[in-house]
Amino acid sequence: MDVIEAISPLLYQLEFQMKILYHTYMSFSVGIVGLPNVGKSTLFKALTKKKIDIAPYPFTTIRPNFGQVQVPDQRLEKIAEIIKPEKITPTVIEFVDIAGLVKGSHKGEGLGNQFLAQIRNCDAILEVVRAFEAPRIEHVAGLINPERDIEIVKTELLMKDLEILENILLKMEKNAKRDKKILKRFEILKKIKDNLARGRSISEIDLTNEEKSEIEEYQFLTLKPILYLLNTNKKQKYSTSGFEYLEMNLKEEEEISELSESERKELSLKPQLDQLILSCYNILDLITFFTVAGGKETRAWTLKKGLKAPQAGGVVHSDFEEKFIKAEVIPWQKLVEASSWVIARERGWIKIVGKDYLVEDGDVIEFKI
Ligand SMILES: Nc1nc2c(ncn2[C@@H]2O[C@H](COP(=O)(O)OP(=O)(O)OP(=O)(O)O)[C@@H](O)[C@H]2O)c(=O)[nH]1
Ligand SMILES: [Mg+2]
Repeated sequence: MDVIEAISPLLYQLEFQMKILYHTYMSFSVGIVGLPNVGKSTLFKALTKKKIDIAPYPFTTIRPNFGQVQVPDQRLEKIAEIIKPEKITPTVIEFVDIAGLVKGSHKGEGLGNQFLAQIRNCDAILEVVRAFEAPRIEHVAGLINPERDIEIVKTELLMKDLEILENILLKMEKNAKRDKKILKRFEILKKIKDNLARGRSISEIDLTNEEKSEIEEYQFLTLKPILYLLNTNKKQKYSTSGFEYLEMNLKEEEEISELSESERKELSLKPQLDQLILSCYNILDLITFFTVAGGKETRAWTLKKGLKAPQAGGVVHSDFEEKFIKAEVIPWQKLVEASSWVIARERGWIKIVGKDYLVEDGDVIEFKI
């Protein structure tokens, strides 16, 4: 065995850990999850234009594919029209194309447990569900049946959470008797375990905000926001027991993504991917704020809803959070209406805000440190 081959699992682990670190600090990520052969990589390719393996047999994807995707935002374009910067930079979210999972994956079936760790590192789940008919492309669970497939995936995620929870509780039990704080957490986790054992995802359980923050660090799979995407090539109604979903023909989307802008116009083809990217952004509970950098660069940034001005500063530059003194803020529409920063200031539309200012979606911010 040569050296490269020998250390490649290590390198892979390192690469994966770096990516986790990167996305923890730089962007939010959406894991593309689902059974094998349902079109996950087809979607990933359409979104990122990356050359990756797509094939008509199950388990084509083994290692995850990572890709950054720009979030479409007309507000950014409108701001840029008046600022006329040298550079326009949209914000991004990351998509991760994860290996297919099957019944029993949580116990090591199929490609086993590793994919579950990859889902754990994502902030939200985009579940691709197969509804397209293609006799030569095997469906690992038999006939086309979206409802059953959703149930399979849900069960796998649920079983994995249950297994992890049982281990945590076992380790905590002794200390919970001695320490009130630990006991409190123990009781919350116990309540969650009982619900999971009855087949309820953690997101379906009524938890207070305090309970949610107690369990945040565990990154439970069934607590992550989830969006269903039905990959279909037919117009028909599906039995979906009440869950909401988007519907797309992913093969077609992938073909459209290969065309140039003018070819698309000529054929009157409208890709639906922008809508999908925005839906992912929405389930992540994110907002966008903008900076104009004194006219040089107009840029969009992503922030978790409910955060304050210094934390927004921290997204722009690691120094800005600590050294934050104040910021100038204006809603994007007001800036566009004023037609320039100077006029907006003259009209008194730019507010000076301090550390406690709650950032709103669409704010244009100039940080003062
Ligand atoms: N007819 C049809 N084929 C599709 C569609 N989407 C994907 N396929 C085909 O289905 C096969 C599997 O697609 P992939 O994107 O590799 O599926 P995957 O979910 O990534 O599969 P694994 O990596 O094995 O888990 C490929 O041959 C695709 O071309 C679709 O909407 N219609
Ligand atoms: Mg794949």
